[in-house]
Amino acid sequence: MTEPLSDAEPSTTDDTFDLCVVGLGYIGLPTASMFATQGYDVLGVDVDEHVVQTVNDGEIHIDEPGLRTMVQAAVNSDQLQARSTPAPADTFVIAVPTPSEEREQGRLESDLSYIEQAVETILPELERGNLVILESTSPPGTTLERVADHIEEDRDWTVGEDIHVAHCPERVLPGRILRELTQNDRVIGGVTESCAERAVDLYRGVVDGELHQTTATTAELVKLMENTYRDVNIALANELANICDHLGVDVTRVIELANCHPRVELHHPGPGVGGHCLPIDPWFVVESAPEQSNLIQQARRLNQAVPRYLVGELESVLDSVTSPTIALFGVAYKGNVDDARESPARYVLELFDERNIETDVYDPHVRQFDRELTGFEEAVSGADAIVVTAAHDEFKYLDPAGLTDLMRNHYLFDFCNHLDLQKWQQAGFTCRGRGVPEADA
Ligand code: SAJ
Repeated sequence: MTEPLSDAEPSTTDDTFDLCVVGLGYIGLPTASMFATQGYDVLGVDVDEHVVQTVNDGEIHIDEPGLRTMVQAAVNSDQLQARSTPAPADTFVIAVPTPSEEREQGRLESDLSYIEQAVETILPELERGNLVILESTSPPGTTLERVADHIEEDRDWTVGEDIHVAHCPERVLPGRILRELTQNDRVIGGVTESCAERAVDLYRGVVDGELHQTTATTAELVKLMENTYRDVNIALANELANICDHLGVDVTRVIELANCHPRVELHHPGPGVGGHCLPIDPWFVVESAPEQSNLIQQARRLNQAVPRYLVGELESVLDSVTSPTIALFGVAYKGNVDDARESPARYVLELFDERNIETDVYDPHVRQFDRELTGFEEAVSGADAIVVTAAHDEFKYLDPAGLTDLMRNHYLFDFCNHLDLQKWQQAGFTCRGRGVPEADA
C-alpha cells in the first residue's frame, strides 16, 4: 500500500495483503479493484480458474462500464492479483453469491452454502486482529450465526476482541457500479460496536458517501428491504398497467401525471422483474418472518405472473395469424446490461415454447445465454411480431420503416414501454405497449 488511507493499520509484512476479497463477480471484482486503485494491496480469490486467469491478465469476465480500465490499472500497478485460494490479510471481504432454491409455488429459500464455504476457506488464514466483512446479501442473522459464531467456535476466539466481523451490504446498481461504489452511502453493521467501528475505518478510506453504523442484523434487513421496497412498488405499477388495460387508459400518462404530486413516485411496469436481486431478496425477508410478510409475498407473486399475463394478451392480438413467428428483442434482465439471470424474457420464452410459438432471439448486449442468439436481420426476417423484453438503447433508435419489407406481418409488443409507438404505428405496425391501449399508441 502506498499510503495509509484509513485509521486501520496497513499491512506490515510482505506476505500479508491489506485486503483479501473472496468472490470476483459483479460486486467482488469492482470492490477489489476499487481498493487496489486506492493503494491497497489486494488479493482477489475465485474458485473459477478462468476468472483468476482473466483478472491476472488485466481483463474482465463481466460487462460493466469502466471496469476493464480499473482492473487493468490495478493489475498493472501490482496492487491487485488473483488466486484460487485466500492468503493472510488484514481484512477479508466475502462477496460470493447467495443462491436460492425453489420451495413451493415460486417461493424461494436462501442457500447459504457459498458463504459457508467462503468462511471455511479463510479460517486457516485468519489471525488475531483481522476484520471479516460479509458483503453478500443474506437473510437476517447470517453474519452472526454463519460467520461470527463459526469463527468463534473454530478458533475459540471472542468476536469484538480477537476478531472483528461486520456486514456491509453492497447496494450498487449494475451499469453504474463504479460510481455508486464510492458515492453511495454505506450501511455498516457490526456484530459488536467495535466490529462496526473497524469496518467504518476501512470504508472511510474509499467511500465518499456517508457511513451509517448499526448492528449486523439491522444492516442485513436494511439491504433486503431496499430491494423489497422496489419490488413491491413495481408490483403496484404492474397491477396499475393491468388496470389500465382493463379501462383502456394509457398507464404511462397516469404515472407521469401522478408523479407530479410531490409525495408520489410510482414505478414503471414492465415484462416482469428480473436480475439476481429483486426477484430473490424479498423471499429472504419472507423466510425470516413468513407470518408477517403477506404484502411482500403477494407483490412477488404478482410480478412473477406478469410474463404469463403478457403472453396471454399477445396471443389474443395474434389470434388471426397462423403459426406466428416472433423476433424477441432483449434477454437481459434490464436495459443496457449483459446479465440474463432471472430475466423476464426467460419466462416469456418458456411460455412461447410451451405454445410451440417459433421465436428468434436477438440481444446486442448478452454474450452468454442458454439458447441460440441470432443476429438482428435473421431475427426479424419473416417474423410476424417484434416483442421487446429489455430496454436496450439500440432498440429505441431502430427505424421501423426499414423493417416492413423484411417482416411477414407487422406487430410490435413493447413490454418495456421503451419505443416510440407512434413512430412504429406510422410505419404500419400494430402496436401494444405495457398497459398502453392500441388507440393511444
Ligand atoms: N424494473 C421495473 N420497473 C421499475 C424499475 C425496475 O420493472 O420501475 C425492473 C427492471 O427492468 C429489472 C428489475 O426491475 O428487471 C430490477 O432492476 P433494478 O434496476 O430495479 O435493480 P437491479 O436488480 O439492477 O439492482 C438492485 C438495486 N436496488 C435498488 O435500487 C433498491 C441496486 O442498488 C442493488 O445493489 C442491487 O439490486 C443488488 O445487488 O441488490
